[in-house]
Amino acid sequence: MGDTRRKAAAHLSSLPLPTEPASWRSPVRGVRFTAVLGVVLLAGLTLMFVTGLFSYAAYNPGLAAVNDKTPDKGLLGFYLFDWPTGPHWLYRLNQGVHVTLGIVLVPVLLAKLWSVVPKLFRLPPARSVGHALERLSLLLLVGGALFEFLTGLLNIQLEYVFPGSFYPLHFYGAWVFFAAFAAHTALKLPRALRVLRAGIPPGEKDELASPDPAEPTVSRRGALAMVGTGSLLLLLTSAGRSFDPLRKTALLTPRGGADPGPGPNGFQINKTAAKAGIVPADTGERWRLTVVGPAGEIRLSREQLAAMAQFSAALPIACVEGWSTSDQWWRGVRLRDLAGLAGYGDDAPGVLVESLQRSGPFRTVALRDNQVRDGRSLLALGVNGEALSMDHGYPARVIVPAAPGVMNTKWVTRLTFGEL
Ligand SMILES: Nc1nc2c(c(=O)[nH]1)N[C@H]1C(S)=C(S)[C@@H](COP(=O)(O)O)O[C@H]1N2
Ligand SMILES: [Mo]
Repeated sequence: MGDTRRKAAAHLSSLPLPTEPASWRSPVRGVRFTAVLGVVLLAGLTLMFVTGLFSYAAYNPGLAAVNDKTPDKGLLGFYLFDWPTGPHWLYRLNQGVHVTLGIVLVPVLLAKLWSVVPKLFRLPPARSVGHALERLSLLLLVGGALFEFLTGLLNIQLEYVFPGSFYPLHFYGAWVFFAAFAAHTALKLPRALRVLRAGIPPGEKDELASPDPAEPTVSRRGALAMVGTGSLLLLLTSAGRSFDPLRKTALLTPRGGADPGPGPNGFQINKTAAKAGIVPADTGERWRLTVVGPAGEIRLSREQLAAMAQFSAALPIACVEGWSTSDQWWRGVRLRDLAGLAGYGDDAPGVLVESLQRSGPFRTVALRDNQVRDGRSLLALGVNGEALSMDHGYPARVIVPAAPGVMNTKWVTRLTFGEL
């Protein structure tokens, strides 16, 4: 026994340390392999950053404190623009791309890290001040990328794993990551493109290739094909969450809530009425909608709302978590008509929407004037030819074109126009 243990220890101590380049022997590593993955990530992560910023702008964070998930963003809020109401599938597309890319790029990101991992161990840690800064930026780059992917993936897989804090984490993390990513791109892209176009010039060294390569078990092309196949499999098992007929194929991303069952109300439910603590006493005969504006406080029963002019709009529900429904036919009262009732004309202002749900993160939201004025924005009483089900927000819910799911408040009890 003692002998075996001694032998094992001797073997271990004879192994080269990860800080020695020669200990990394895969013949797949090399500038070309890394450059291919790097260019894919450059395109993919840039698109993720942009769709991520858009997604945040879509929350109207500048409008009211109830919408602002990252107060104190200071300068980082410079780009926030007024989110439009068309095309009506805008947020569905934006968020579908953002989240699907975040899943599909995982194998590419891991392969890219694997391809450069010997460099991360290299000693001395810093040869000069410039080198020290470069390595520090790599720490932010790698740490930032892992952090953003992990927080995003956890958020779409688990319900409320970061109660209230996902947005600041993911938002500030994105800026740290992207700053390091931009610096890294500026440093590395010229060489990557040159190598991809013309190969490594004779006489120049491939600084990522192993100095002592082992026998190949797979070609570089084969290794890239493996990464690509991994991404394709992830795409096929996750993208279905945005398309009704394919929903069953979304094995990896089952979110979208309870089983909605069949019929006109048979589409994704995020939070059920039971989970939100909505009880029949709140939504029965005694329910009233309170509309507040210069005309005072007006209380309307469901019958009175149903007696107003009814309009229809075909709009999807598109959640920040990336799942969405196809267009559903919503029917109800236009928000701008309710603004009219509250005392406004064509210049209707924004509105503060409140749910009778007593607690939880999405019980209240502020909508901008362009959203109130759009004729497709409804306080819906029904969907697909039937009254709303309890789980979809009975007696009344908001539905707004091109907006994130969180803006489509369910179980609405109060609309305050103008004062946000
Ligand atoms: N009152 C209330 N409204 C709400 C929510 C909520 O938790 N409470 N969730 C929002 C979110 S995050 C989404 S994606 C949509 C989902 O609507 P659905 O369950 O009808 O599909 O409802 C929104 N409206
Ligand atoms: Mo959502």
